[in-house]
Amino acid sequence: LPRQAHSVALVGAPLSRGQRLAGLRRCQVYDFGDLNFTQVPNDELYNNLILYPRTVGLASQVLADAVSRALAAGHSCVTIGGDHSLALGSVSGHARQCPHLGVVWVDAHADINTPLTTQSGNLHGQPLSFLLRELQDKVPQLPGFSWLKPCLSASDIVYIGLRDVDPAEYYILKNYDIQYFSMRDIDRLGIQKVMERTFEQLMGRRQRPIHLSFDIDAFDPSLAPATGTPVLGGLTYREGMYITEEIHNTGMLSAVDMVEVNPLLGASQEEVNATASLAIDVIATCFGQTREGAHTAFDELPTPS
Ligand code: B3U
Ligand code: MN
Ligand code: MN
Repeated sequence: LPRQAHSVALVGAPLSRGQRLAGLRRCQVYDFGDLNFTQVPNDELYNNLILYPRTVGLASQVLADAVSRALAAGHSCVTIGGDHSLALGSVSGHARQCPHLGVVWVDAHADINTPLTTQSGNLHGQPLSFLLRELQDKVPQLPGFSWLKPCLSASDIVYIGLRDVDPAEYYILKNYDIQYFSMRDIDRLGIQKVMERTFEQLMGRRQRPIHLSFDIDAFDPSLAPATGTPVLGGLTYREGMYITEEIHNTGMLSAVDMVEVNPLLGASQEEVNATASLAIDVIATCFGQTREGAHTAFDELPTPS
């Protein structure tokens, strides 16, 4: 089981075919290399609607292997996206090593449309429907997805930051009893209670590895403008940092996705840089950066001689 992370593997996952805008790439981090995703030729629409099923399916399969390998080597694994369809791969690869993981999904969106309820046809709005065991009788087999086995139960997921949920998604959250904290819930309870209840849900009975899937559009668009589907009324910087500080403090963080940072969508270089720095702060805080300073840097104060 993961304790405090002593080493972190960075996997660059420049997947952009789970949504329809060009340019989703990893944000600027020194990593150990990007995976080589290929566009599958003749990747026709599924059901006349769903874009790039084979390309997204294959990329996710490659990512699942990489994440699984990184974890098996004893690292915590950070996947730098890329769009949120990559969670198909990162969560699957994580579950291969840690079958009892819990997922914290920080996002404006629920990303749990099925291929039969999606209105956009974008796979980044659907990954959780493929991963959830309870939904499998509602999810058709997509070309490119035959490798994928559902590895999560409804009680293994907690959402934070929701504020743009489609009708079918709302039906799923309610009917399958999935725990979520919308922006309204954060307004009501405060972020501290939200985090307490999140860990009570995921770790109330026993400690388990945590998968944090962080969509940058969870933040308010004023902080994270360079993303594909910004929604007003998102997380403040302080709420975002509190979430990741608390996740770090559990000592159980095992894998992180940072997704939907899209440098092509900033109105200026400043907007792109602000969004990228925010993503870096999220990741750094997950692994111990604090707002209170580094307590361990000094053993004693220098004495004048
Ligand atoms: N729920 C919509 C919108 C959306 C989901 N995820 C993002 N946008 N980034 C959909 O496309 O399924
Ligand atoms: Mn998302
Ligand atoms: Mn989103």
